[in-house]
Amino acid sequence: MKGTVYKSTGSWYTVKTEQGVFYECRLKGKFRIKGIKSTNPVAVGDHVYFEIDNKGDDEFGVIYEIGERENYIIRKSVNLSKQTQIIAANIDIAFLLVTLNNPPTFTAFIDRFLVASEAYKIKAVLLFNKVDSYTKEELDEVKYLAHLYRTIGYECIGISATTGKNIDKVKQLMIGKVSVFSGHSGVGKSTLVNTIEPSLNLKTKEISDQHLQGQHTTTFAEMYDLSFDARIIDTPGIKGFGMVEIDKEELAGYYPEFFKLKEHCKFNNCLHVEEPKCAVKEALENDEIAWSRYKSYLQILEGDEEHFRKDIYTRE
Ligand SMILES: Nc1nc2c(ncn2[C@@H]2O[C@H](COP(=O)(O)OP(=O)(O)OP(=O)(O)O)[C@@H](O)[C@H]2O)c(=O)[nH]1
Ligand SMILES: [Mg+2]
Ligand SMILES: [Zn+2]
Repeated sequence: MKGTVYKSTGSWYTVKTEQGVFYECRLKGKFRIKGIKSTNPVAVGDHVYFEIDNKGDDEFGVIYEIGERENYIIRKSVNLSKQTQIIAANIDIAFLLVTLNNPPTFTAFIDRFLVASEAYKIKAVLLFNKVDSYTKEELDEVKYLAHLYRTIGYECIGISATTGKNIDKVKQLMIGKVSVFSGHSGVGKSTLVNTIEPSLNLKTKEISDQHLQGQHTTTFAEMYDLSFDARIIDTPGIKGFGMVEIDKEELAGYYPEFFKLKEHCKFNNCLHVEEPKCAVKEALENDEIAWSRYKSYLQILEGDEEHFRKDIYTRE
């Protein structure tokens, strides 16, 4: 039988068949996929093949094969340095929810997300959530950021998951697609799913729980069918993206505004760091490229896995 993984708890997988029937499945024996070192070989969104095991009392499925992945997003496992965790697979659009505070989302984190989506060829959209809660100054900051990323070519929408502002625009983008909502814990991913589809009634953080720092309300990624021909994957909050599997020479190719200038650099293998007559650094000096973007580029290039979470998008 063939199906799509809707939920993964690590040992059990909920799989929906093309006929619309859900099965609880396990993985067959030692299951390995070549080329991927991952703590979870099968992820939400994967297309899998399974057979029914009814030897015991309970009937369950056994996954014996996984279909080729169109794409996937991964993060580095926090404690296992070389291990990666696949957050979701076969995605059409990755939405990143961004909040200025409560919790803060820094541009270095946004940039890592965008680099990952470029590398995996997934359309990325930035959703600046909680606009209902901002002061005039904070709204100006949102406008500045939205302008910055729009200029590079990314779609940006200011939304409020609680008041419903601009949610119709988000829904429009989701039609006929598999989307994933990602972002730090507390940015409002599950709240947004509920606003889009109130009948799902997902667990979100209660106001009274908000002092519980570092607590994730959503603990497993899960896919949901929506009533308007769309599917959404709600994911647990992520702290950061590890830039695994990206070569130094490739990185600038994932910064679209750098990539456009590359042909004007003196050296065709220019990394835009120390090289003379570099078009990217000239653009930077002329304020045609944002310093925050260049800084995050250098951090990823240098393999700085620690500082990007704290960094702010100032020039200093
Ligand atoms: N003011 C305001 N608060 C919001 C908005 N969206 C979400 N919140 C609040 O933010 C808190 C966190 O929301 P959740 O939906 O649980 O966040 P999450 O991203 O799913 O968090 P994790 O599951 O931990 O990753 C809740 O108290 C929400 O009510 C919004 O648009 N405006
Ligand atoms: Mg959640
Ligand atoms: Zn250069």
